[in-house]
Amino acid sequence: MKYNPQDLEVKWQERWEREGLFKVAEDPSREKYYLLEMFPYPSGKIHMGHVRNYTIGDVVARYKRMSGKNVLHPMGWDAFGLPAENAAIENDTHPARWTYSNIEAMKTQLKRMGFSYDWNREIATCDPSYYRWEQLVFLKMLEKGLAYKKRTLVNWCPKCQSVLANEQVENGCCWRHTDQEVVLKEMDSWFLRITAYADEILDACDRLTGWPERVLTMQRNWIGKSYGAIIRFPMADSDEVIEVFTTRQDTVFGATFLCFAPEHPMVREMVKGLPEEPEVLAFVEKTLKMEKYMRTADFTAKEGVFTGRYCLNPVTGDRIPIYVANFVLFDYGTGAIMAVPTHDQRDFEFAKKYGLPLKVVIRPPDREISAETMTEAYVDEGILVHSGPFDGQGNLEALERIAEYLEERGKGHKTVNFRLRDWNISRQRYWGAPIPVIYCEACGMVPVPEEDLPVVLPLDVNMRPNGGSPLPFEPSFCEATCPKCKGKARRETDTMDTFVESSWYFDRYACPDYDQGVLDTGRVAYWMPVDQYIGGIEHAILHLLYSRFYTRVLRDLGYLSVDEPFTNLLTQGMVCKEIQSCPQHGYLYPYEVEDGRCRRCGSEIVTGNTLKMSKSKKNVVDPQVLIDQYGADTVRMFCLFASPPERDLEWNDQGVEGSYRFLNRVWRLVVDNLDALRGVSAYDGKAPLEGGLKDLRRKTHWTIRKVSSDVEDRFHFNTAIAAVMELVNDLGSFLNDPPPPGDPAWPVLREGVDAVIVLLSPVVPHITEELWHRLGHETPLLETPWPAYDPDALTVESRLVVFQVNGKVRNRREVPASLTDGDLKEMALADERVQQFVAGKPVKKVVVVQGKLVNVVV
Ligand code: ANZ
Ligand code: ZN
Ligand code: ZN
Repeated sequence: MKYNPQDLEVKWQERWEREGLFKVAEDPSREKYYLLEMFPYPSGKIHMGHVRNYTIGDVVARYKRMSGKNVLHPMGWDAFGLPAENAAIENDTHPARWTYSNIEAMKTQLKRMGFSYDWNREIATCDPSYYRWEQLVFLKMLEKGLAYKKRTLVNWCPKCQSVLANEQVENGCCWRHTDQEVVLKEMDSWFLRITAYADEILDACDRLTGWPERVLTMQRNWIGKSYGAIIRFPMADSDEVIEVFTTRQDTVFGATFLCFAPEHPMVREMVKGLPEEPEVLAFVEKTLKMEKYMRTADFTAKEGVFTGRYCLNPVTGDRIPIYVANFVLFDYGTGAIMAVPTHDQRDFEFAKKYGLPLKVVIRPPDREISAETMTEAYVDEGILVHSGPFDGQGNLEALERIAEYLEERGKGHKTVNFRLRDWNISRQRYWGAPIPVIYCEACGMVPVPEEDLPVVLPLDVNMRPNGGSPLPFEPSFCEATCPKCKGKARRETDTMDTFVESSWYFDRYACPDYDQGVLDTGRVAYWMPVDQYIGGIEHAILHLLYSRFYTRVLRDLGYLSVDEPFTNLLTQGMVCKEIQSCPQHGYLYPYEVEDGRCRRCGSEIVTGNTLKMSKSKKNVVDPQVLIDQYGADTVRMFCLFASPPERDLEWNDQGVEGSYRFLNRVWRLVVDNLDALRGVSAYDGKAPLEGGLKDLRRKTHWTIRKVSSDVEDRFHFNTAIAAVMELVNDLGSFLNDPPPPGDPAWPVLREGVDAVIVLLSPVVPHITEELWHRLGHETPLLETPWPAYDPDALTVESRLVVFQVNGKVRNRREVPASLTDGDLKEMALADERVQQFVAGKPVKKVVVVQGKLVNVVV
């Protein structure tokens, strides 16, 4: 009769699977609920981050199902990607074999956690039955101009030996190799035209009310829409014109010099043959060697060089010098800026350094300022001065008028500029979906005809020992016949960024077996959008932005009828743990430490910060070890109880123990009283209840209400679990000294015990299923309706009590009817009015009369 999680968990998992309890089908008569957690990369083993993410999801899925929704809760594998290639080279295996065996191992682990996935809908993105449809979508995008090839400067990670998208560069480094700076390289790459949807994606941010504001802000900033103007500056001694982008056309009268990005092609042209040429070219070369991130970072000194050339300020006609400056980006705006040192701090510093003129064109509303005495740029609002016809106007009002003024004179025009760039999806890697195009010597680039899809990634290739894709060296793959002229042709050997696969896998879960096209529109229309998506914040501008783009592409191709993929988004916090290190052996795994000392050398351990669990810091806990020791239910419970989902979870071993002990208590509570509990039905609300029993029933219904609202509205599982713990305590105080058989308490106890089991079941589905079953229920908990609370049970009757001091009435109070004489005594003594009249004198006695009157005698 002992709680034995290992046996009972596996027993129920097998039974649920046998009975197909997690299978789900479209049912138009029922309200659907699509719950999704970000699918994992099949690295080989699940880690605590997965366990937490998927446990949160599973609780919601189970709860929604019990609340009557038709719940889709699928799982699959983000199965392409570089780690497979690296592991394959290291372990002399094939990426496919490595990936599929990892999938098997992780699937076993996920099943052992008891997650309620409909495994019939499993997807592995490396499967041709998946990526063939992605290739088809690519062809359609190519047709519509949404996919294109371009030679440009791209981000190259030497460790990945591949190009990266802008979104995959963080602080100038590869998002995967955070110590590897990205190098700029000129290359041909395939792009998806995400910029075509920039405006729509940005506007729709305002309607994503179910998303955390933080993620929306990150997306808005990444898209970076700026309203401004292009202004044309004629060169002084030629008829060429330089265009600059500015958001501050109100300051154009104060533009006293102009700066080019070092990469700008006009730079080389304009210095040709001038004495300044060598110095300019040397500066350009030096600057281009610096990483873009460093070059333009706030903390980097602003540097530049004079080109020897001048241009004319288009509104003042002044001759102003042209510089090349390190802080001007080539791929933003026009790659050239007008510098207004009086009103832009960067320009101010630059002007001071190189002795360039300053001209104030905005003054504060309440005073004059002068260029001679300025110590920093004036960047606030103000009144225009030295601005010709605009003098005296507020600078913000003038923005629009100056734009019109420029436009009328052919000197510029209003424009909108985005920071967002098109998505570079070319990867010079093997383990990815082939891009379905062919290059013919005669016909040029030719798309693979639809009927020839999929372009299957060949499995019998020799991995290259130093990394890099084997595809260009694999004649059976890259030698092709031109679909048009049947001549000799070469297949594209770039594969797609794996973020393409993850941009639509959620659609495919609706119809994973569909082989007639990209998506089965009927089924997808039933399930999409995802009602609740759960995953890490690290994807805020990667996966979550790409998915919003790709959803719109699929919509415009007629496959989808939604604009947004994810209605609600929960970004769960990280799982963190203290770092431990040995002065000699560096970071240590928890099992390498014993009694605060290094197992190898006996040195005292230094305990460091609490950080996100990671193998590199060795502050990890292997979920499998915990499952083997405590069972899946304890692990699930700890993950949910330790902190609310959006916060970081700090690991602590005592917490796991505590969860285990609690489950044991629940177990004993039921098992020790099994016969008595089985012998009665839950209280039906008819027979009148008195005192303690009435309170117990109130507690039961209060708990039902509390758990329902914590789970439904806020996903605050920790407070929900805490409420159930209280109810377990209350039940325990009755059951420690069980009432005799036939006592009217039993039905009320039974009702409470049933509630505990049902309310806990989404969190700890195995132990609860076992107890539920032992109590005689036939229906699995997942098919048991979520309980409703009885509002009548919650009402607390009250009565009026009079407080006296020395027989004189000093206060009247409405109190719950359930209070005992002892409670009333305490309450009277603590009462403010009573205390005022007691005035610190010693209390001689307190008399309670019929629960209606308390007299304090002093
Ligand atoms: C003149 C000016 C005066 C500016 C002033 C600012 C303040 P956002 O809001 O990010 O779009 N800029 C334009 N292109 C640039 C480039 N390629 N590299 C570096 N800086 C560039 O910023 C727009 C402002 O950033 C533009 O407005 C321009 O400087 C600068 F008192 O023009 B401004
Ligand atoms: Zn890298
Ligand atoms: Zn051809």
